[in-house]
Amino acid sequence: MTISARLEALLKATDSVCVLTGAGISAESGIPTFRGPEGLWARFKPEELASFDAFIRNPALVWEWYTYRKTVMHQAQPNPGHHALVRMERLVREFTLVTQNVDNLHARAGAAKVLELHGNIERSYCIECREFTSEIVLATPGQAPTCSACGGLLRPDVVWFGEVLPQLVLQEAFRASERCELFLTIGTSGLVYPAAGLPLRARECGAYVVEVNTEPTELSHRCSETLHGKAGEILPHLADMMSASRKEQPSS
Ligand code: BJW
Ligand code: ZN
Repeated sequence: MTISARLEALLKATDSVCVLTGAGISAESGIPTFRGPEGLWARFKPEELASFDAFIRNPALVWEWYTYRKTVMHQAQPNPGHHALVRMERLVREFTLVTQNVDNLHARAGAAKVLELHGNIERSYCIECREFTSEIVLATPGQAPTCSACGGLLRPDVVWFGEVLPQLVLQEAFRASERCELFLTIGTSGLVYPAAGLPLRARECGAYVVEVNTEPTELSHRCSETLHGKAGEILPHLADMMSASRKEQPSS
């Protein structure tokens, strides 16, 4: 991995960083990504599982998929990539972590604040009365879970295709992208909007945009620099460079 002099200088000095993560950062924790030959969608089309229409057509199938993923995510542990971002958060004055992931691994690694664009798989709510459940819902195969208050269908608190993202969270993510000096886009294919618009907006606003990915992506040619390799190997190096010239703040 070669790091440019510009990136090295920024890592040592910048006090404004925004990070966007995607499924690739959790791949080394054993959580499958969405796309690609090994991806979750190699067998199912996204629109067959990740849309409200698909859910209404076959809630038991969608719940079976989410129950499987919840179990995998619950058993997974944060990896060195997640931990390196926590170190960065403690080093940089203005640090914003935005994720498309629903696996909760940034929080479990110790991140103080995470802007979750696509929700969180651990939460569920009723599509009728909108009440959230207090426990993690796991479905029995062939059966979709229902609300104990009104009997309506429960759904995972995630954002499916055609659904709006949580607007305040999205606004905060765009604001951070617009004012940061260094933007890191990590382990995302850059295919899904509006999340993929964040690095593009950051670049428009003058940030140095660095991609960390094992493969070239839709975003590669629009980034200032791409670091090819695994997030769990590259991010610890970047955090080391950052910490060389600064003092880590203890977590509160
Ligand atoms: C590694 C690695 C390692 C592997 N280290 N790297 C503008 C243009 C075109 C279309 C649209 C647009 N604006 C909106 C749309 C429509 C749509 C969209 O984007 N469609 C495109 C697919 C064409 N967007 C939406 O519908 C969004 N809503 C919306 O825009 O609302 C407004 C609106 C509403 C109605 C009408 C009109 C507008 C909602 C998007 C919701 C996405 N939801 C999902 C499911 C979440 C729940 C769940 O998890 O089950 O979010 S889909 C799925 O994709 C998931 C992910 O968060 C998201 C992104 O995937 P990600 O993270 O990039 O994963 P992969 O697998 O694609 O990539 C992994 C990468 O990691 C790869 O590059 C690997 O190489 C790399 N990698 N190992 C580093 N170790
Ligand atoms: Zn209900």
